[in-house]
Amino acid sequence: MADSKQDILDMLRELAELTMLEEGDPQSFRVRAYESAAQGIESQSTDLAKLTAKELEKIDGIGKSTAAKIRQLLETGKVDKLEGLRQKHPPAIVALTRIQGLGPKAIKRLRAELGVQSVDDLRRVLAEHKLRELKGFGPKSEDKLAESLARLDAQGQMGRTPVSVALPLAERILARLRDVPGVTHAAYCGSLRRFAETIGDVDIVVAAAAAEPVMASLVSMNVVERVLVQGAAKTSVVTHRGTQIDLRVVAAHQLGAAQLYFTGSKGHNIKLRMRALARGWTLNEYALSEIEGGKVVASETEEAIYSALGLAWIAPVLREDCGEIEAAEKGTLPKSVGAVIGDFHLHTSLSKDAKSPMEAMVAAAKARGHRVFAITDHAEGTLAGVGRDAFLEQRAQVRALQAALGDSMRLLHGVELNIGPNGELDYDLEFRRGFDWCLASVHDHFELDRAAQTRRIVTAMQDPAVRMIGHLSARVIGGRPPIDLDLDAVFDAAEATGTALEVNGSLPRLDLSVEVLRRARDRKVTFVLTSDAHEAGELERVRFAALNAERAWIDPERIANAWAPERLLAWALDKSRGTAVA
Ligand code: DGT
Ligand code: CA
Ligand code: CA
Ligand code: ZN
Repeated sequence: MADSKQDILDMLRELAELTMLEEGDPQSFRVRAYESAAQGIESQSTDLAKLTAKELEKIDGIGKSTAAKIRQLLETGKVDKLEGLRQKHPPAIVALTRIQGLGPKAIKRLRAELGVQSVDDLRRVLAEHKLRELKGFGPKSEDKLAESLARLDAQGQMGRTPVSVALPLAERILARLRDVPGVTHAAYCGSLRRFAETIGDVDIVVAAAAAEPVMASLVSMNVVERVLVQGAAKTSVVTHRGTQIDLRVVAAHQLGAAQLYFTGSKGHNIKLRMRALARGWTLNEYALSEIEGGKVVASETEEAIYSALGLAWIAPVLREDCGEIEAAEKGTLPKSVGAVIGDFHLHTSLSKDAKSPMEAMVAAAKARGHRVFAITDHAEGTLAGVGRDAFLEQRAQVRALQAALGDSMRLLHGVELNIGPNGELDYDLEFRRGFDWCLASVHDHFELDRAAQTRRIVTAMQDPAVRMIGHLSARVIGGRPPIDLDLDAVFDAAEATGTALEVNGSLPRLDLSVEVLRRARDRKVTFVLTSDAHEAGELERVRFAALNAERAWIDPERIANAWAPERLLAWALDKSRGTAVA
């Protein structure tokens, strides 16, 4: 049921994306129609597979022709319109949309006028300076595109899939594979299980009585564009968005060895194999076994294998060959974050870019077991933000909800302020101080130089009302690069002012990044894990923030919402820190 909804959403989003390329216009009537249809579908909670075309048309945003496409998808698994668009705009073309500064209109012209059909073609016409000859383009546009390309190359992200795309894709594939008769376990491994930011390919390991039906199930899925390998031990496919999926099916008694092997990292595996060898054993994807005679020492669970090797189980996010094996041996692995009992960055439908009303957000927070919950809609400096009156009205609503909630959860009336190019913030200090909780973040002027970016962040930190900086780098993984910052100066200011740094769990952002978290690890900075949810279902994203913190070996002692409830609440309500507080 959830699956057909997801399939429909995928179809509508792909239709919107390909239509954009088709028409060379992101704002065309048709593109917007598909987008609003997706919005209509998203709000549905009934089983969409049961609805007739007529019933589908009653959903907001769904017209006759969209309803027909949905029925065709549900009945045949294929949609003629989409198949046609895919023919005309293959994955190599879609890949061009990942290049910053290259919109659908330009892509259309590059194809028509210069025959550009791939990123490599684009590289070639840039090198040959052919672009500047086109009307409306010039040497400047060539430089800009060359820069975007170089940045993608440097990040090694061309051809890699952002985790925000790979994770939901993997979850959906797993849900289907678990329904195949004979399957007892299905899990993703590889860099995705280690929670890397970008994923080369998605590695899936399944335990099942027989491999063939599992392989066949993957090959038959809607998301699959072509099959690279279909064998008894391994099947590899590529999705329409260009992500490779590797599937291995093993017997249940080999599951632990397979998961361990295919989770990697390669460096981690090599060290484990060396430990095995030193004991006269060999470790491969099937088992840990004796070299002489081949007797199996352990294979069914990862725990059993680590334990036989004299190690505590090592969380996948730590398996990067950066001292984790030595730490597991000595019993000094970093503690896991544990329960996250609060959220300090999330939006209600008061923000123009968010969906769920406050009541729904609060109910979902309660269900998660949150003890402190700061509602932080956008201030007016952001396009999606609202003015003073709306916030004052919301404050009354928060107080009323609090009265009804009693002591089970503490609601904070907060705000996400926008940091202007010179560090200026919304409203005035008195109004900002009227909030229980202020975070401040960058939403524009990404191009300022290092000195200016650092200055604006530090200025915002010095504001007596600001308690936390949101998504410090403002990056989008596989999209917008991080703003240029003097991180040491930022950490100095965070220490001096007592301003917390957010670990944003939104998958496209994951900001602070692991790299920056590692650099901040030994500073006296307080971190806060947040969901930055724009709808109730997204509150779960604090879990991703926790994974990122764990990946960076952050001590949970440094994470405010991993503390005991009383300590967290006292800290959250402590507004004493001003410019001079050390
Ligand atoms: P990716 O896909 O580039 O994001 O990174 P991984 O880590 O998922 O790498 P991948 O997909 O090539 O392989 C998955 C895991 O399987 C890898 O982390 C370790 C293991 N593995 C695969 N091939 C080899 C190999 O030739 N040697 C060793 N030692 N391990 C391998
Ligand atoms: Ca992989
Ligand atoms: Ca792989
Ligand atoms: Zn936000």
